[in-house]
Amino acid sequence: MKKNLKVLHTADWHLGLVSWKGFKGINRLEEQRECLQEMLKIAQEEKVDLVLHAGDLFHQYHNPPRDAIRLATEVLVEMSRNARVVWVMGNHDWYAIEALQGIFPNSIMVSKNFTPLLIEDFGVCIYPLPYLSLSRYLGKCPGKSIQEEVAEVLAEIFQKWQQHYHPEHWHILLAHCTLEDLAFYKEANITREIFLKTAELPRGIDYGAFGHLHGLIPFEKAPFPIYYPSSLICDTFQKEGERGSFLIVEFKEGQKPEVRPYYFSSSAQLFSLLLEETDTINNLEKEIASRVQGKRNYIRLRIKEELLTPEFISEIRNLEGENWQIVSLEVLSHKVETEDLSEKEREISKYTMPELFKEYCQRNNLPEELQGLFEIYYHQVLEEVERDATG
Ligand SMILES: [Mn+2]
Repeated sequence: MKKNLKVLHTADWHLGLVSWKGFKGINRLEEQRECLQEMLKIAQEEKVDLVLHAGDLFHQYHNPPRDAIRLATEVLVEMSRNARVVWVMGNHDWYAIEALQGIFPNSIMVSKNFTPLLIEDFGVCIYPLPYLSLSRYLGKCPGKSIQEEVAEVLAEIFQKWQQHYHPEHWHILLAHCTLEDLAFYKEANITREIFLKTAELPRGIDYGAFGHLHGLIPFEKAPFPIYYPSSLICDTFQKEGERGSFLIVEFKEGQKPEVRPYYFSSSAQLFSLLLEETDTINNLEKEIASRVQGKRNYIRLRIKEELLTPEFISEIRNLEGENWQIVSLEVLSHKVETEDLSEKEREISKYTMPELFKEYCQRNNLPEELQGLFEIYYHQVLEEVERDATG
């Protein structure tokens, strides 16, 4: 009989992050601290047995700021009073963390390798998969692609894991990694990291506690449920409206793990405003006042190029309210807009490719022979492909 188990699954804290450095650097540590306080409260209320951190405690790989280290240590130690804590290394994590491990109580485990961690009191075994950086495997096995080579290494590791399988234990994969199917996320990078393929995942796992991609992502296409819990805070206007979150996962014999998300109310609201007319600063402030909510709001101002003057920029740079700040300025260039339109109107078929290339050469002052060569090779390839397709 498996024991009931309650897990708090979190990842990607990125403590020490400073956002929007280009316009107005915003240190997010206080916001992160408040989110972590919310998390601590829920961990206590829910009486979780186990806290799983799927990587990226810190934002800076080298020398994270002292107050970030202090916050991380305080929160983990506090959590470890009532629960076991396991943290797997992410790509942003600080490898000198061993020093910290020395002062952590025994109830905090830091994992930098693939050795399974058995926690017998709770009847759970954690299979750690720290971030797999491509550079670690470069040049080790010439003749094969690195992705292929690492897939073999992983298959061997997963094979060894099977010796640890016990019918009365829960098996949890704790990974800082991109699933190949989710490679479109901004945090994923195929030139730097290994992508995990669904077909190559280990067998016999009950739950995948993942981190690295910043979004609350349930992944159902694997042999077992995999979740990304999202970050503490939202760092990009591409995801405006989203809040950070973490998960409470309950394991009961004979049932699929039950996953409940918690959204941080302390995590700031991000929104964009479009400035179309020569709005007075007064009007702008009124509009902002109608949109803000909660303690922190970060605003991206999108503004037409022709409205932009140095005076205006310095005016908005100094503009802020009690609970809001303009942190990013996006200039909508008139030229780009019209170019975009013409691109959209042109239907791009395979026969217009040489035309597009010609235009590209002209714009970049590239020699005419290049256009000729492109045309020849392009048609050769096209003919070959069509021959293969028909014959
Ligand atoms: Mn990461």
